[in-house]
Amino acid sequence: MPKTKTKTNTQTSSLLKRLGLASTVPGVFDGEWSGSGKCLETFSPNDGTLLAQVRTATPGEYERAAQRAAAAFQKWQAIPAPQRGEIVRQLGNALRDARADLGMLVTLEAGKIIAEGQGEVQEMIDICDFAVGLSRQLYGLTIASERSRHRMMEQWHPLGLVGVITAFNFPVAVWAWNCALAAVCGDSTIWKPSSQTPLCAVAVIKIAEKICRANSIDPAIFSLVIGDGPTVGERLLNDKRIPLISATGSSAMGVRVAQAVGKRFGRAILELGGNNAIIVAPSASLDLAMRAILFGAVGTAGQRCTTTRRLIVHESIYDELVKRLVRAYRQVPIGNPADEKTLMGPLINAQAVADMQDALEKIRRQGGEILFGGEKLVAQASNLGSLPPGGHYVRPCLVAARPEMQIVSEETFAPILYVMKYRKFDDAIAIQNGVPQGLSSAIFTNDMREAEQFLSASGSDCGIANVNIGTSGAEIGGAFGGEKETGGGRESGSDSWKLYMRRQTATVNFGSDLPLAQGIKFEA
Ligand code: UN1
Repeated sequence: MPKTKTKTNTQTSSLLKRLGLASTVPGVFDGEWSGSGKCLETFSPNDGTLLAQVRTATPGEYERAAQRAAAAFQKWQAIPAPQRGEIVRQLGNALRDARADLGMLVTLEAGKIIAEGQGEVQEMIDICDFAVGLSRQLYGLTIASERSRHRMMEQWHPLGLVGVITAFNFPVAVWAWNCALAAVCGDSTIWKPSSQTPLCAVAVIKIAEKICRANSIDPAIFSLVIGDGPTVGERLLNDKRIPLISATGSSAMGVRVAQAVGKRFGRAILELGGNNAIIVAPSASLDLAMRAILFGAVGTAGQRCTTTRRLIVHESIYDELVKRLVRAYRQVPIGNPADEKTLMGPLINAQAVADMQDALEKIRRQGGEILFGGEKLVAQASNLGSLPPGGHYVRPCLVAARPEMQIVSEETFAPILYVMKYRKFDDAIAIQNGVPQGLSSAIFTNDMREAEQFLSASGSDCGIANVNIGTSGAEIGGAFGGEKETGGGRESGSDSWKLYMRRQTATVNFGSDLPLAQGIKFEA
């Protein structure tokens, strides 16, 4: 699809201006703004408007940024953690002030509806609050020593420079999950955002820069390097100065990250593909389930890693649920996400629309039945009035499928929901677990035996398991991530912070003998 190069309207121009963004924006920050590589044009998926041009990094600029970010770590790690928390507290407050503007930029550049764009900024604020508290709780254990007059303890030290690679679908929140934690842990960060959403990244780093400058902190602790895979991504993965890479993206990308980082004994936090299912049992409240399914499957136009992609429905309620779903899908307001009434905006780009159409072709070939939707919508009348031309709109799709169909095991990053039947509860769990991915899962049931079995060791094999709640929209307080091809990483809340620190077991002898562990005698 040709990209329309219409100019931004005055409302958009003044929004960009308030966020410190001009029509050409430097895409590298390491204490100074630069970028003399290729120009990256960023278009709104909503109507194809050219939002700005971003100047990407050259290999030399990457090198300088990595050097400066690594040097910034040395000073930052020496500042007491609660003082680092104070910087993150101010960052959270600045994000509170910028919530509406930054949320709207997410709407413009990533195509999320207003509530979700703002919700994403709220996640940033929440994780800052979490990190501020954490900055006084980076506790280690004291462990009983087997030797007399010895003390054994565990300490957590700052780790170093952390590489953060993020996807287009959460263009600001995932930076905060990583960087707010990394910052209180005493690490500096270098961020490679998605090339689909570079403006969101620049806007975030400008906010962080202002806070650092106001506090005389080297702003290179929050560095940014926008650029393509060969120039920036590969360098980041192979860079020995970066002990930890936290990457969000597809499972295919995760394999490359794991191999490159593993080869140099680096650590990786991987948050990769999902293929999330909801089981709907006979005792479920269908009203509750319907709402969760719609938000999970249609929200963010099916472009969350937690999106509900599979429904496993008991045969006794299958017809009723499908009927209600078709009715609800028909009524989903699709349109410009900047319109308050819209519930589903566009896909990110023309390629995503093409990938969805390819998937539909495979579904038909593999014997799936399209129950509703799936088609590409081009500037035609929607139930909200006319769709903006130049946007990447589709109708969400419902498919009657069987678990054996190959495509049901794949993650198509689009609003396609596979509906499948089950008879016995154990079969439902087997279907739920029978895919390569393991991020999020849910069950709707009022039968406590089913709920408990689902949460037990022989139940869901996912990193997230919910009862009477959908698969998406996790809170920041829990550890976020999943098993199998989802990559095994955990970000955000709980004790995920430990991955951003270096663990040290320290033993002190305050006696006047030197007893050896395991009772070993080693004396002549
Ligand atoms: C993602 O799609 O990469 O649980 C993250 C959720 C959000 C995060 C999704 N809090 O849906």
